[in-house]
Amino acid sequence: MSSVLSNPQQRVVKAACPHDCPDTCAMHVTVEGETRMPDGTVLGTRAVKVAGDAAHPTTAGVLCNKVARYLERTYAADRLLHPMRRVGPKGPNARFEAISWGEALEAITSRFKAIATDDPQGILPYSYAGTMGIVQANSIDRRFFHKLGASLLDRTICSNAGKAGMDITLGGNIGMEMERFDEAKLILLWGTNPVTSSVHLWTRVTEAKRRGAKVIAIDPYKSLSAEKCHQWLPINPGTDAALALAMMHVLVRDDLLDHDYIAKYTLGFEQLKERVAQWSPARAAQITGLEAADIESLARDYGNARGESGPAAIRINYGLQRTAGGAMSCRTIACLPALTGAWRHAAGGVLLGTGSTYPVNVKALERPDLIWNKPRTINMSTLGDALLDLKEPPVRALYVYSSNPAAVAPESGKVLEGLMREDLFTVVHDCFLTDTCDYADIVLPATTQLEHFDIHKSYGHLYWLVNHPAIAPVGESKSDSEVFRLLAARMGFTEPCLFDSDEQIAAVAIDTTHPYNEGITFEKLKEQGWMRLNVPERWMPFAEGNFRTPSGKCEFYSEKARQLGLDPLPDFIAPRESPQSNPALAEKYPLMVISPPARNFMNSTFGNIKVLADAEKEPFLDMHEIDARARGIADGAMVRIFNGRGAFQARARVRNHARPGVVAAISVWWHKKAPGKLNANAVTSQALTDLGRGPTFYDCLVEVELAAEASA
Ligand SMILES: Nc1nc2c(c(=O)[nH]1)N[C@H]1C(S)=C(S)[C@@H](COP(=O)(O)OP(=O)(O)OC[C@H]3O[C@@H](n4cnc5c(=O)[nH]c(N)nc54)[C@H](O)[C@@H]3O)O[C@H]1N2
Ligand SMILES: Nc1nc2c(c(=O)[nH]1)N[C@H]1C(S)=C(S)[C@@H](COP(=O)(O)OP(=O)(O)OC[C@H]3O[C@@H](n4cnc5c(=O)[nH]c(N)nc54)[C@H](O)[C@@H]3O)O[C@H]1N2
Ligand code: SF4
Ligand SMILES: [Mo]
Repeated sequence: MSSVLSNPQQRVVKAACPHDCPDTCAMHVTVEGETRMPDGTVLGTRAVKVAGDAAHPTTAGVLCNKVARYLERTYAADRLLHPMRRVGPKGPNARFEAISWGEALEAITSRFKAIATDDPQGILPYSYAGTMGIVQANSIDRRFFHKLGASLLDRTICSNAGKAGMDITLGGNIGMEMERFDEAKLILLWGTNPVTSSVHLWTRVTEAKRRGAKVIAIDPYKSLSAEKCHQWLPINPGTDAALALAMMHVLVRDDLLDHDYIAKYTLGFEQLKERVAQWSPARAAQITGLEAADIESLARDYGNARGESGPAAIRINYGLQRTAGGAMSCRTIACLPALTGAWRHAAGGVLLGTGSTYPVNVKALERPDLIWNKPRTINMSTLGDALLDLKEPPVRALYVYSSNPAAVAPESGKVLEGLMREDLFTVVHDCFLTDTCDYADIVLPATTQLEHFDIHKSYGHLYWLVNHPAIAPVGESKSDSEVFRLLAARMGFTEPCLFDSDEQIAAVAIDTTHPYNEGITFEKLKEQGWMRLNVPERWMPFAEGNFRTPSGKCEFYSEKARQLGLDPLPDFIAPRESPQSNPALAEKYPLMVISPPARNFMNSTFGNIKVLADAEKEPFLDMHEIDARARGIADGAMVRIFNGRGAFQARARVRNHARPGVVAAISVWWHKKAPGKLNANAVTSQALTDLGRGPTFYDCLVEVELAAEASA
């Protein structure tokens, strides 16, 4: 779908940013020339510009600094152009030779067939959100592996714990929308750094600030956002539920409540009252490391943000759910707006994600009915253990796409040891020779977003988007959907749905029976580029209750949680690894390390794009001067960060941006681009969250010492 520009050589193609980011921007790709594809369609010969769509309300014409460089990614000199086979040993020094697609597909399917004769569960797909596209990442891939009988993958690595927490209190991951934050009078950025990870939300926060709103960051680290807030509350990692409980204590004690809202739309207020009575600010202060007075004043700010002085908007994000009690933290914070009635306003409430708002036809996309063998499920967040320990049957083949587990999965020591297994057959489909590719038997070149078709939903706003291909695939690269069609044919599969075209797949995604999709058709979406869900302009999902919980109310008390063997009421679950909760471990490893995302990377994506890696400079470890001085570490020194699981190196930045006792390793660097060739996941653990089976990246004790200057 394209329109003609004043320069007749150029056309603009409507596209969408594919990355794992709540903003899901609408893009315009300008192309030159005409390349006729085998099926007769005409694509651009070269993309010359990417820009944000000015008409799309959240994108507002702006792409972030990373995706503004998308052409550098698409045309990077190190782009994978051909299928390759490894020659020589697996590991960081792996070497490859180019092979044809025919040879690559034959190598893969002959191995899959051999494993399948024994037990196809020996095959494990591994994917996450390299692209968030529904067609490329969440449809035909599932159909193929279901038909094959492969092990199922539990895709938990990012957001499962938080979603599970929201599900208990609200009945789904539904909340206020980012477009309304500019009208809030109080904004809590709670475990989130939107300057880095949601720049279009930050625009709204800045506008709210300009209009007089107070903005408070609750974060162990003075992030790029925290340093621009009115107040920074440097909380101990993993203690957010204790803070929320103490806030509720004050709200109840000082009667800063919306009694009408509570009576009509909530469940279990009396029990909650008893619970929070036990959570004085003084008690929470000991756990959170904050001053009791600061907790009091935060609670009063929140409770008073009503009427003329309101509403209050809380942005929580995934930073605060990567600890042992991550789901409980989200669940507990999600109780706050129901106490004050903030949900009555479009600019009030809480936002973790908007994903569950979209009616998507998941069954039609993924076709779980093709599963024939009751396969086991393997958690992607414990890949190391899965590769090393599983016996019945062991993982014999791993097919990685849209993910870079060698770099991003916790406890890399075990992940890499597992990937080194000589008897493991690994395929990686990616645009670049990532850390994971170093362990692959076969590497397949993937298209970028400019080279394939897709449709997208968002987890920050409420629009469907289309992504039309702008240019022909670079080199011999192929999209995920194309590769799965080819693999299905070579496996001898005949189910028609394994051969659906991209547009056929996309056409079933939008569940048109649901009122939120009323008026939205695939044809219109293709034409227009993006379409808002059929929800009111001023979206207030819970203004009149309508929670998706079993009771239809905001559940302070949750019978569902009780049935899961959990506390039916909000509570605090201590981190597994902190000086307070595990003093014995803290004697050896006294510092808590968090590894939040770098502004110029998208997880490990863009880690190889020079201009962006140069902007990040090198892996840094932010330390407080108290912790640095105690270890003889000066600003700029190379340090070694270690625990019983492993070690990595980084350049110390002693500037008091991390609270004392916490160090922050800005991530995710490629192992092979880090000094010592290991990134922060060398020390993280495979322990899981209270609910949602999520990873606990930020629940991690380490010690830090001076390192010999590493050779990079
Ligand atoms: N530029 C860029 N953008 C990204 C990404 C990226 O890698 N780079 N990643 C994308 C992805 S996959 C995701 S999931 C999102 C993540 O988005 P966010 O979850 O918003 O991640 P961050 O922006 O790092 O913000 C998390 C903040 O939580 C803080 N934090 C860590 N532990 C705790 C804690 O226990 N309690 C509290 N209160 N705060 C804590 C960290 O210091 C950090 O400042 O961002 C997406 N956007
Ligand atoms: N220590 C630490 N570790 C973390 C985090 C952290 O904060 N700290 N964050 C975690 C989080 S929130 C997440 S979401 C995960 C992210 O983990 P992943 O989803 O694995 O994300 P990326 O590292 O960006 O890797 C995505 C890969 O997909 C490739 N890709 C892009 N488009 C396509 C495509 O169309 N097809 C195919 N086949 N490949 C494509 C990219 O080139 C890239 O190599 O990392 C987690 N790991
Ligand atoms: S802000 Fe997010 S959605 Fe927008 S271009 Fe950047 S990565 Fe993509
Ligand atoms: Mo994520």
